[in-house]
Amino acid sequence: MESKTFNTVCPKDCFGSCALKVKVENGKIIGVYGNKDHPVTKGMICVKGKNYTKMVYSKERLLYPLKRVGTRGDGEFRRIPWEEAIDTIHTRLASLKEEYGPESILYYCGSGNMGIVKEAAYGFWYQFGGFTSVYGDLCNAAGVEALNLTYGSRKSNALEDLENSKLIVLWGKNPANTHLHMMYHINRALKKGAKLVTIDPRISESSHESDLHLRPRCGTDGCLALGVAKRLVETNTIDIDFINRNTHGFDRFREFLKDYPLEKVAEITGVPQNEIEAFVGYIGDNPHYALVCGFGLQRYTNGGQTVRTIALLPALTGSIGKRGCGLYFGDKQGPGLVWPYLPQKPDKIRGIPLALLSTELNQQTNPPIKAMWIEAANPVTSNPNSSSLKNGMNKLDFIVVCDLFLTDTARMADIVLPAASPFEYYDLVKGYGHSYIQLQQKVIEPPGECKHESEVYRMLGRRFGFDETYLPENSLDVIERVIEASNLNTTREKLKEKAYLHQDFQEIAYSDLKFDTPSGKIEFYCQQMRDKWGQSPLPVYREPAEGKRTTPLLYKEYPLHFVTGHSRKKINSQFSNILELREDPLLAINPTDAKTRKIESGDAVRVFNTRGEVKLKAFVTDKVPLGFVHAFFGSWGDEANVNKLTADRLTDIGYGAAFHDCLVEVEKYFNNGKNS
Ligand SMILES: Nc1nc2c(c(=O)[nH]1)N[C@H]1C(S)=C(S)[C@@H](COP(=O)(O)OP(=O)(O)OC[C@H]3O[C@@H](n4cnc5c(=O)[nH]c(N)nc54)[C@H](O)[C@@H]3O)O[C@H]1N2
Ligand SMILES: Nc1nc2c(c(=O)[nH]1)N[C@H]1C(S)=C(S)[C@@H](COP(=O)(O)OP(=O)(O)OC[C@H]3O[C@@H](n4cnc5c(=O)[nH]c(N)nc54)[C@H](O)[C@@H]3O)O[C@H]1N2
Ligand SMILES: [Mo]
Repeated sequence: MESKTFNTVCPKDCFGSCALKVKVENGKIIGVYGNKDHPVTKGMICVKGKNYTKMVYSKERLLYPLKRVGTRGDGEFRRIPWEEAIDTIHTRLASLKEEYGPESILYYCGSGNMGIVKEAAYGFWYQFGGFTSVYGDLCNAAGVEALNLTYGSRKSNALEDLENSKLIVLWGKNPANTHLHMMYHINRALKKGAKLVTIDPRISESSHESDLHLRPRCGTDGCLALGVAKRLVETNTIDIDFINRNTHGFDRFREFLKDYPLEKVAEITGVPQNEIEAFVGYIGDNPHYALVCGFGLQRYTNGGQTVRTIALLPALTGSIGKRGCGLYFGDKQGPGLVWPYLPQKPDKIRGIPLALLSTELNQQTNPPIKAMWIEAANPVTSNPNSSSLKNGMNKLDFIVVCDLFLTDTARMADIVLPAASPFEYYDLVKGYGHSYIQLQQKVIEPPGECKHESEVYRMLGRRFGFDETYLPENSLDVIERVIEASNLNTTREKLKEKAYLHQDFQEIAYSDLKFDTPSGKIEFYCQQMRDKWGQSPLPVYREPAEGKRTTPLLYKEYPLHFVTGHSRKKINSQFSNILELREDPLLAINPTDAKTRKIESGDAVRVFNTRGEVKLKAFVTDKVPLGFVHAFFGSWGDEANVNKLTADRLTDIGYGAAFHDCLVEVEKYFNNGKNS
């Protein structure tokens, strides 16, 4: 029996980027384990990683190209040979390009995996002569832009350094679900006596050990942070020397804080004054503390300013550039990876914001979008305003989806192409939870007729007569070229044994106190906020677009704020179809809200607003506050697709998606379809 163990990496869109060991016998994966040698991930893997083989060998995996035979969305397909699939795509794309121009085709690659080789797509699309592309993201674009403008970059101390912290603040982040390596170090810090302050409307999976838990009204964290800043300044809990040396615009900021007295902040946020004072007290006791800012709180229309305001707090007490300190949002240090197979970029590339995909497809600008090519994405489940998005997709002439499974998005396709899993091709992965670059190895052959996208583009490119130099076959040679082009001081052979860390990596972020902003300092006053985004240079608090203060009439009809977060058992919409990881689509609702609606735990409930309705199962719990309901997003199937309720709206900066600006009503659901 031939048996071999490979080092590889989980390339999912996650903070983890876990180093894996994969045992293969006779061409079949028999075990996926954590790699203990990795300095950050240390052999830990999540419940999905442990069930990877169930995904790779799932009976539901797509193995052949499919062609739609029924009505779009019905899920009726017939198997076709690859040649027919390529011929059909070639004919349709060529004729649409001829009639409407190349921008009539929208190319969208989502975040199914984080590797660099997906860039192979551009070798095709550039030679195609143009396309419509998407910009911004569904994820953390508002926060990323806020940090880039405020600090000039996005860096955090090594995760291990959390253990040097005496105080850890978890602000809108749920690492017990979403970042297990961070949670590991937080737990160890707590055992050593560190204090934990959580700021989250929910009692989350990460907040149980909190010494203090502030539960603001959704989307009001910017205001809360201004209240905290004001009290820190008033009580002189600031490091004026650090501020003078390393920040820009503090005097204007101090003046501006006058607008945020504690009474007003408490009223807006719903956090009692004494709790805000208690938080300020914790910072007073430990002015050098670790502030972890999650992504949850920036999925609002005011999300960018919110992250900017929170990010300014550590600057007030000089809690930057030292051990046990700093701001954790995501770590993006060292060089980016470079894809070296790009032909000349065509002029005809039009961009639309991804967060507004549904609006864009429905509005149909000029030239109209006629076709979509979707790979490594599941927009019907993961993008906002899903019913409207499907409506827009139904207006298209032609949709190609390349995926491992017949997702709700793939069901909308005219041609479905079976993709290779991350164990079936080579890649190079740089994540955002740590700065190591890791090799993803091909450890098995793709099953059935599955192909990595690079192979699909080669076949299609050949059919179009394109230059194959820019359509390389997936191989270790390609990885070697990426290593060279990206100036990494390693080789593919070394990467098989050891992850790569760039020599300039700062274990203590900003220990050089260099900030790549126009002023060279941390910017309390940020002119770029105005110049780039038309926003106030000072972090003014604005109410979210949907809420009791902004839309009181809507609030009267839909009085519950709906937040849809990330589940431990899924990675976005992935793994939802794996039996071992399946979970009921639960709606967490406060006991008082449940009682007034005569809802009990286990009841089927209809959750609805003007955009749509879903059917979930009630979970009555005081883990969620009054006027707030919560469900994890990513379930498959129309009934439980919570993004039917979310709006497609942009965040204030960065072109992010404001999923959480969302009001709903809930009622008990009866089997006969009538409601109470
Ligand atoms: N297991 C697992 N891990 C994942 C993912 C996954 O789907 N599953 N997804 C990966 C990806 S793509 C991402 S982007 C990250 C997301 O990682 P996180 O940012 O940790 O996750 P979220 O669930 O989006 O939000 C975190 C918290 O924000 C809170 N929140 C919501 N609104 C507010 C608010 O107004 N104020 C405050 N203070 N808190 C609020 C939510 O209640 C939630 O507990 O996780 C990554 N890791
Ligand atoms: N309501 C709500 N919605 C959200 C969020 C939220 O907090 N609330 N969070 C948002 C966030 S943070 C994110 S990042 C997005 C993610 O949204 P998407 O980018 O759409 O990611 P996924 O839903 O994981 O879908 C990825 C698809 O790619 C497929 N796939 C995986 N690897 C490959 C590959 O190598 N090739 C191909 N062809 N396919 C592959 C998977 O099977 C899966 O169907 O969702 C967003 N949606
Ligand atoms: Mo994300």
